[in-house]
Amino acid sequence: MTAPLPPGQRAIATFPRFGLTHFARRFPGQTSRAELEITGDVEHRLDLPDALSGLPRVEQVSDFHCVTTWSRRSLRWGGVRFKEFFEAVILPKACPHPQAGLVELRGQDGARTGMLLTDLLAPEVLLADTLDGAPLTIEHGAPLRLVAPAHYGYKSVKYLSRLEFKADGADYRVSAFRFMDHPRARVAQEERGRGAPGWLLRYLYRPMIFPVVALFSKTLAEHDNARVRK
Ligand SMILES: Nc1nc2c(c(=O)[nH]1)N[C@H]1C(S)=C(S)[C@@H](COP(=O)(O)O)O[C@H]1N2
Ligand SMILES: [Mo]
Repeated sequence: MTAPLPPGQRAIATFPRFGLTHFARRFPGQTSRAELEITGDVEHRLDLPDALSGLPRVEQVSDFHCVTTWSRRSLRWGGVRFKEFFEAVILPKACPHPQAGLVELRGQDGARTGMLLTDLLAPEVLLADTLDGAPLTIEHGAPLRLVAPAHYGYKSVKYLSRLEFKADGADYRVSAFRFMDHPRARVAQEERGRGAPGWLLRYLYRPMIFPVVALFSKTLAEHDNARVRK
């Protein structure tokens, strides 16, 4: 038997390209290398040309929950556990300051959000570069994305290019996702956003699903066509 979905979520059969409409026409600058910058409150900034190289790989099947209430069951991601990457690379080489309990995740398209380091260290958080055994496509975050299944989809930043360590202060605000961005966004607690209860936001977000899916698929098709013509 499959476990019930978290509160307010509904399963869908597809896995659409999705996000804030603001990012529908933005695409990664490059998709061939998992380049990652580690910066902020660290002793040493790192510019990693191939972030996952040499690290033990895992595959994981997990459900994906968008804040607008769609859930896609049983996605098979491949990559490296964030915890593994943190202990093998970030901790010894970048040496984050002890008070840096917050990590700002940034994508090549300019999307960004913050996560508590303690949430990132959960065993099911991945730096993923494959989906269903194949390299990530642009649709789902090539070349590298975060996968944090216990948090709403907006924490799972696609085209991941930078991790910036910061002191965990209540004043932290991301510009891009604004009111939508809950500091933790835990799915089980229905932490959909700030300023309004999760159950209320369900009803505000649901009507957005269809138009956003349509927009993101149209802009991807245009992007693919432009690349073919080049
Ligand atoms: N870089 C980037 N990451 C992003 C987004 C985005 O627009 N840009 N959208 C977020 C949202 S709201 C969701 S639900 C998921 C969607 O992932 P998918 O496009 O692979 O389905 O990506 C998240 N990560
Ligand atoms: Mo989302």
